[in-house]
Amino acid sequence: MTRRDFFNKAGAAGMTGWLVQAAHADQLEGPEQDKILSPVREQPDPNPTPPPGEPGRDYTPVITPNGTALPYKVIDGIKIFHLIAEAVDHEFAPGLRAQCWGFNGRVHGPTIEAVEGDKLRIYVTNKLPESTSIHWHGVLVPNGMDGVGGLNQKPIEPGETYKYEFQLRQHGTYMYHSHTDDMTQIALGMMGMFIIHPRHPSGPRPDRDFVLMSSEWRIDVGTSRPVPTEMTDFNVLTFNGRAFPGTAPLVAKSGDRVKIRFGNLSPMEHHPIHLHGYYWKVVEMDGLSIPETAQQPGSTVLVAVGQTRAVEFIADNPGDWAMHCHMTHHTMNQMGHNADNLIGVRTNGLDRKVGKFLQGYMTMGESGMAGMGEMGMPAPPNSIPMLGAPGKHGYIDMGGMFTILKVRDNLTTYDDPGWYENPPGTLASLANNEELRRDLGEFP
Ligand SMILES: [Cu+2]
Repeated sequence: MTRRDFFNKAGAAGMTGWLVQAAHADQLEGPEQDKILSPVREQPDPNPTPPPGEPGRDYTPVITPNGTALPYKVIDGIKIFHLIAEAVDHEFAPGLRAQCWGFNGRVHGPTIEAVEGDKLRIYVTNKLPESTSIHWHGVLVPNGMDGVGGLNQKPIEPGETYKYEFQLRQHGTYMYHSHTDDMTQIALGMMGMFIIHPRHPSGPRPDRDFVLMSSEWRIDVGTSRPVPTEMTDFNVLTFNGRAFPGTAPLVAKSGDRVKIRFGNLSPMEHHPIHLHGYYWKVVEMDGLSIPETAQQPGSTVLVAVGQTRAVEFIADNPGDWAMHCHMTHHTMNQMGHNADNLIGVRTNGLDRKVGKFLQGYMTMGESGMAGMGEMGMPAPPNSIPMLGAPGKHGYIDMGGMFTILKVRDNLTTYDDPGWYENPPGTLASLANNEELRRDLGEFP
């Protein structure tokens, strides 16, 4: 079988995108054929040096909840960006701040956004007390621009500014992060998302294009410095550097085509991200577009460390829909960790007895952990209680890597629309005696 036969057969079987594209390659020979078979390009660009992509004209900008985009200017057809690596006093949620490392006063760094074909010049100034370097994760760059300190470049010493220059030869969802003393610098927050829009989109643009980066931290209760040496026990789990209830909702209006791009640069753990009320299709893996015939439907997508995934769906189900990592310990905040197991233990009177000696003492967890956030127990300074925030129907016992997709009919702005008004007959409610007798024949 010749190589061309193989690709034709694979294409006919609808295997992967770049194999499918082999159909077009049929008319080409030699190097041209190899170019079109590259997995990173859907179409060869007829113009190798297109003008700098413009928001509105060439793309709809992404939304980084709780974050922002990195500004740029254009000089001689090149987009100029400036990242400043520096210490940041960062708020994870109301009540918890810590001394982190980030970029341009933010944790994580601002989202870099550009268009396939753009030429970029990114200055990186190091205001940290140790050397650093930046890796453009998943972005195809010349070797000397890849940012691994010592391997690809000299580390950027404190006070120095380096420049990185490359042309974008792909599109999709990528990331950037420190690649010098990775363990320390990533644990302290030095990362951000890097979005490259297609020059020639193959389908409709999303109406709402969200970017969420996952990470995890250990911040001991009452302290204010993440522990970079932690390997297993993380107690602050974040989307875009924020733990619920500090996460901003994702707002869409009915009928919107919604894209959500997930990236995970947690030090150690993978996150299965689950959305309620919808199924989506996974449209990108590590930035590479998946052809429509191979897009897997689902409502949970596993985003491993170092991976990106993008999903799309039409917002056709109004409501307030939870979206969260499905690891239960990843939707808790600091005080849910290392608590003693008191489930089922009768602790009658213990509060009163111990309270004589320790003012405000409270035993926890004998009937489960729900309600511990709501009780508003006195918490040590600079710590977030175990769980939650007030919701429309009571207390929401969630924390960490949890946010809310809010979909509404007839929105005039994408500001937070408040809580969803459930239409009559569509809200779970207490069963009455008549219903119990009719349907169960008894009162449970
Ligand atoms: Cu998780």
